Formats: sequence, C-alpha cells, structure tokens
Amino acid sequence: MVNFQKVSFLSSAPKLSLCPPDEGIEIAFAGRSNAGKSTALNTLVKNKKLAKTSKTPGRTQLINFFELNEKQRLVDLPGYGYAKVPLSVKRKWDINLSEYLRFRQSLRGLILLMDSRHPLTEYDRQILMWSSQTNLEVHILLTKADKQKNNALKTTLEKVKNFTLDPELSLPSISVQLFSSKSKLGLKEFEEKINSWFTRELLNPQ
Ligand SMILES: Nc1nc2c(ncn2[C@@H]2O[C@H](COP(=O)(O)OP(=O)(O)OP(=O)(O)O)[C@@H](O)[C@H]2O)c(=O)[nH]1
Ligand SMILES: [Mg+2]
Repeated sequence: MVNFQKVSFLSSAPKLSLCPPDEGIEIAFAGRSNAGKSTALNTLVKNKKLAKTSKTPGRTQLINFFELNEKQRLVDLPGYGYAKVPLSVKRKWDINLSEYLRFRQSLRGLILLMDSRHPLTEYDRQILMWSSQTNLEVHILLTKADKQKNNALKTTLEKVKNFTLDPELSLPSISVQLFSSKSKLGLKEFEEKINSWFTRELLNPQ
C-alpha cells in the first residue's frame, strides 16, 4: 500500500524538456480547467493545501510534480479548455500537454477528470485518443458527484462507459467511476486504482 500522506512538492515545469528526470513511475491528473484535478489530488493525499485549487478556472498553469518517494510521483497538470486564455497561449499549452502525455516514459497511468455535469468534451476525447496511441492506461473520475442526483449520475456513468466501449473508437480498456472530493464518494475505489498502478510495477518491473 502506498503511503499517500508522505507526499511532498517536488517541482514545477512549463514543458516536457524542463520536467524532473524521467525515472520511476508517474501518475498524472488531466482534465478540463476547473474539473477538480488539484482538489482530487489533495483529497487523495489528505492535505487540502498541497496542490493549489481555485474557484476560477486556469489556476494550475504548470506541470506540478509531487513526490511520494524516490520512485513514485503524482503530477497535477494544468487544465485545458479555459476560454479566457489567448488562443496563442492555448495552442502552446496544447503542444506542451500532448508532448508530456506522448513522450514521458515514467508516465504509467492517467487519471482523467471530467465534471460529471459536462463529461466528454472535445478535448477529453482528444486525450483519450492520444492515450490509446501510446497505450497509456486511463481511469476516468466523474467529479463533483455531490452536485447531482443519483439518477442523473447513473445516466452519466453509463454514457461515459458506453463511449469508452464504442467499437469504432477501439480504445483500450478504460475504467470509469463517480467521485466527489466533497462527500468522498468513490474515494476508496480511486485510492485502490492508483495503488494498483504503483504496486503492480514494483512487483513486475518493466
Ligand atoms: N462541490 C464540489 N466542488 C468541487 C469538487 N472538487 C472540486 N470542487 C471545486 O471546483 C473548483 C475547481 O477545483 P480545482 O481542483 O482547482 O480544479 P482544477 O481542475 O485543478 O482546475 P485548473 O487548475 O484550473 O485546471 C474549486 O472551487 C473546488 O472547490 C467536488 O467534489 N465537489
Ligand atoms: Mg488545478
């Protein structure tokens, strides 16, 4: 079992070439701006102040690395789809994000967060395509589940699951769950997923 509370901030980087050495295992959090990435990371490590969160989209603008131990890191990525950023900045960031996702060797798992009220944006679909091209494993968190009724949540969960299973897209197996940092719904399932990604590699190093 990984001790998530032993986490500490390591460094921030604007792009792949400035990231810390590409060794060990990394699990990154991606998703639209304001989806709840930084909050979910904080919920996982039980420290509300570790990753900066904000009501205003666009809070996280660098790739932030958090170290669990010498070989294991959690990575908070900037959100995409933030309308108020100039197009030129957006384009640059798209390149930086796609480079990180496609070429980072230590990246072994991606937590893709989608607000459960607005899942599967164009950009979410793009990320799923990039991940399938590099065989990157993805686990989807449908966040802010505390903001919706059970029926609506069930429908969203089915819709996203069906999308990942669409034979025309031939995506690799992707797991999906409901999550709330506020009510802690789904926290155990989320912890277990991350744990399994980290520990599997320690048992069967590549
Ligand atoms: N109700 C509710 N609000 C949440 C939840 N998770 C996050 N939020 C709120 O959503 C807002 C955005 O959260 P962040 O964690 O900063 O979002 P982010 O995805 O890191 O955003 P960027 O860094 O801008 O990409 C904050 O006001 C959070 O308090 C949740 O589970 N329930
Ligand atoms: Mg953030």
